[in-house]
Amino acid sequence: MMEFPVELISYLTKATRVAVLTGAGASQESGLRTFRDAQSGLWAQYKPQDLASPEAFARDPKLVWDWYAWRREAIKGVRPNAGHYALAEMEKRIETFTLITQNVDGLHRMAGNSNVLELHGNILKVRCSECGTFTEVWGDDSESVPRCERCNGMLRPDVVWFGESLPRAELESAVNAARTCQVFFSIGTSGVVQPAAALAHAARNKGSVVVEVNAEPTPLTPKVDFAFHGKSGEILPELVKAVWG
Ligand code: BV8
Ligand code: ZN
Repeated sequence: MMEFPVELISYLTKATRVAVLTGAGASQESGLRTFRDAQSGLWAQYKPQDLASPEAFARDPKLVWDWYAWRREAIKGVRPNAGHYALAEMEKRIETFTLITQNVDGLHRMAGNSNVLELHGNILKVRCSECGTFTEVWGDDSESVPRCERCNGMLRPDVVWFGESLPRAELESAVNAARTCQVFFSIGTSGVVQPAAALAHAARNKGSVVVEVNAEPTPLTPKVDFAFHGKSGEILPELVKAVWG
């Protein structure tokens, strides 16, 4: 049984507004590589940042399409981990609970969270790169990137690439949640990708208690009120148990 500071337990017992930001580390124990983990196999030769961009898609659309198809297949085989379920439990216990995620794997909703803001989109959704029409089905993609039925534009994953703007509604809601929460969690994120990484600072500037749960220290660590370095799938269930029994 992990020990938690009594002040943190007291903050969470009394809290009515909590915001959480998660990154790839929150899905690591589900078997998904984090963004900065070395890619495996065919993809080992590429850096994610060099594939997740409009320039990469313009340069070699099939390579980028195939990378996302490979990641979609990997996600179909994984399930939420104990850390995801602990956050779903927390949402039940806190009056206003906002789960802001950088992850595109859909695992938070699968674990039962409903107030989820997907800042970087969702890899399981596919849209036309020209007219924006969403589609669930597409033709054979072995030779070339499948095309939109309406305008024949190339299909693409509905994720936010580097250099692309985040969805306005989700970002505004995330900033509002960070600014109004009493407790802000930063979980499983290296805290380098902007503007998501700025949310913890927005919370801190408004006087929120900031808690980091991450496998290793990050640039945020010196600025938080409580830092727990370890696996979110181990720490979060223990925290939920310590606060809500
Ligand atoms: C934008 C979707 C501009 C795609 C992703 C300021 C300075 C410098 C650069 C910029 C800046 N402002 C903007 C930029 C550019 C860029 C940026 O931030 N670059 C970084 C690299 C410096 N930002 C952008 O381009 C953003 N757009 O700002 O638009 C603009 C403005 C106006 C008009 C037009 C445009 C868009 C950013 C979104 C990019 N898309 N993903 C896809 O997935 O393919 S980001 C990608 O990185 C993932 O979403 C990922 O989640 C995210 C962040 O990484 P992390 O989640 O933190 O993952 P990471 O591997 O880094 O860390 C995992 C952590 O978990 C580690 O610390 C590890 O220790 C820990 N961990 C591991 N296991 C566990 C664990 N912790 C707990 N338990 C475990 N078991
Ligand atoms: Zn189209």
